[in-house]
Amino acid sequence: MPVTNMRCIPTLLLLLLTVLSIGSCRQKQETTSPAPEPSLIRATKTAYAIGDSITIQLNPSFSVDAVGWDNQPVQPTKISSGLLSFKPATKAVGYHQLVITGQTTTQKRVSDTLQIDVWSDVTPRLLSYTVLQTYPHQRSSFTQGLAFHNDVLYEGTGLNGQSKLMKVNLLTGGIIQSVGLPSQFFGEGITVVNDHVYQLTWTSGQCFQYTTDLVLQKTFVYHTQGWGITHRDTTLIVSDGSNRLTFYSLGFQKLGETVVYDNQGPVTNLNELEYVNGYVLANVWQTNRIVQIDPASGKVVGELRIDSNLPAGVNTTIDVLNGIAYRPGENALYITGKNWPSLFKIQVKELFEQGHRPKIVL
Ligand SMILES: [Ca+2]
Repeated sequence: MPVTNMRCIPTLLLLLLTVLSIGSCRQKQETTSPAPEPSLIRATKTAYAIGDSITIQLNPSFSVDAVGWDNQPVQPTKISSGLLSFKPATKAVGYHQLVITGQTTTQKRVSDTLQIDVWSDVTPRLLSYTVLQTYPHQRSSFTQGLAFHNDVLYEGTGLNGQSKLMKVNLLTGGIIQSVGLPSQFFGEGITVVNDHVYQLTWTSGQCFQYTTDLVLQKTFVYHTQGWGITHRDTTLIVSDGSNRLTFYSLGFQKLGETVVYDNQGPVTNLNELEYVNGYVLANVWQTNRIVQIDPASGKVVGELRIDSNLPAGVNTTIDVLNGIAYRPGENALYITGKNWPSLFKIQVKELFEQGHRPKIVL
């Protein structure tokens, strides 16, 4: 037996004894543990908004010693009649952890935990739009992503066996250049950064990078679904169908994420994206709603409601809105949808108002 294997024997014995020891401890706990105790604290609402005072119902047997919010102590504003109130200083939407520590009537020291969902304190402003121009759009295009780069319109389409990346003639709707994806891939959002085109795939966890001549250069791997993609400078911003936006480097290293809320709760089904003047515009899947998100806070600050009759003769509950491209220089948006016959140039003045930028630009 080689020396290296002999050295392993004491280690193996130790490991075996440890496993047996853990097993016996578990067994002892299982046979002696009492019935689960009733929860000590209970939220009085399912969710709160930023700035709200939070009130928690206390079990009558529970005497509170300390309140922790996201691992920071907070001072209750009121503890009486079985209720505890406090006002957290949080400015962040999403789930926060509340831990309340105290004693039971038998002097046993205990704590209980709640996850508290905090919604946005902003009522989204309804943005108005004007249609400036209508262009033809290929009805065969199951649009999943739309972006301008150097005044060229790029479009990504979906469905297995039909997914493409294309350069499109804006005026005619004709295809200037096109590359197909292998049939196992369902194409999703696209964006163009530093003369590289990025195209997501829906459930394959692969993002393709092309030259602006549509030559495949690289493939990146990610671990979520891929829905929409846009960018700010050299940061990619990706949606995955939830209420989350994830930020990646151009090499697809994850940099961070934010969760998106309005004053009605989490805004899920975020789909096609476009970064415009400090905000992320996101098409909410299966609706005519485009939300304007402050990417630093995750709050929806504005929204567009596109008229469902805008593409005449299209059932937009089936052929849904799903393309937003910002064309720098003319401060216009171009929108279209899956299999729509038209692409619309629209003006949304509020997006470009003087001083209309987030306080913190991502
Ligand atoms: Ca876009």
